[in-house]
Amino acid sequence: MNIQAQSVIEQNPNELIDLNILDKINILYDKPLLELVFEAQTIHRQFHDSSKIQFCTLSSIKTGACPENCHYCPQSAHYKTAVEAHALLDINEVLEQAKEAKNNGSTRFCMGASWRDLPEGKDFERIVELIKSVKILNLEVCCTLGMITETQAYKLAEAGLHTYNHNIDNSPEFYQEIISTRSFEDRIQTLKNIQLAGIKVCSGGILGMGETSTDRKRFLAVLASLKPHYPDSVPINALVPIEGTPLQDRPLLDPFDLVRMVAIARIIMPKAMVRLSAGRRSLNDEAQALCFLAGANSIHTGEKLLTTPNAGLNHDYELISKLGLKPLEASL
Ligand code: SAM
Ligand code: DTB
Ligand code: SF4
Repeated sequence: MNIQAQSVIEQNPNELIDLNILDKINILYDKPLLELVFEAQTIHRQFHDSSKIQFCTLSSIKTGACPENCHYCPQSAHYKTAVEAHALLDINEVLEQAKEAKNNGSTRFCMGASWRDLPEGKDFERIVELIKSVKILNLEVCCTLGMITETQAYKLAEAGLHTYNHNIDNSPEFYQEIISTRSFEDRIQTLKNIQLAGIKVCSGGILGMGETSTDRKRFLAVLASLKPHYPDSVPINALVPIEGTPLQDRPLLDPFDLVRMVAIARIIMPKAMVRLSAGRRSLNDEAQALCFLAGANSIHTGEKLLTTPNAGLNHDYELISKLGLKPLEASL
């Protein structure tokens, strides 16, 4: 983005928001919850097989010591948390994890790294090798490695990367209260680079960080207004408050607020996979079922998310079979 375009967005975040979409979200947000869930499920059935849930497994291939100061994150070097840092993992170790994920029913394997931006050189070459090797296993390969340039995006696409995850996290206005080491525009620029290279975009955010309902509406409005089209996948995370981070004392998100946001995301981005991401461990089965009814059709499975404990595979199998749902087969 040139400097002129960047300053237009800084002065006027509405540049990122289609006001017709925001109007629609405002109306949806005020609907009675069950009416909203019904509308979301009706749309869900037009675009997706409502009996299927995609399993997606995360791997933290490079952990901790991150220079960014994201107030929610256990991996930031700015805070003292229980996370044990490690450098980029060896290819064989990651491949073992990917094989296990596949055996456990995952169709997508997402590799996450605690980088501000993707480095050049040896680490970049290893990422390219990792993408190629995981792809051979017939898994959808996803990465979340921080900011990437257009040239890097093309190289990752060439290696066979299916999806890149890069969250906008919240509204443009609230974002600045949560992270100061990079700007909202930086995030948008990386999303553009990903799209230009023909990689599918996965972008969502975190709820329960102290944002207002206006922030929540504007967060969804930015996602749904992304050009040339909204993200292929939208992770909705509930904050996992981490000891040592500035958000450690935030109260847990009200599950009904999560259901409302999932339902609106489903209605305004009907084709997207809506992923019930972090925070599922503190939801009971009934709240998760409501999220599925509201149109969530993907979860992270496995014992861990990136660094924090996850719901657990046995429990997930039990839950989806109780609900009469099935894991989505690979679409490759
Ligand atoms: N460093 C890369 C980046 O920030 O894009 C990739 C890894 S980062 C950990 C991936 C995402 O995890 C963040 O964008 C954030 O949405 C989510 N996340 C991190 N800590 C979280 C927490 N405590 N609760 C919920 N979501 C969290
Ligand atoms: C996303 O939006 N949520 C996932 C995935 N994308 C990479 C990560 C959640 C991380 C939660 C905190 C942790 O386990 O470190
Ligand atoms: Fe670093 Fe990503 Fe954590 Fe921010 S969210 S501190 S960029 S690992």
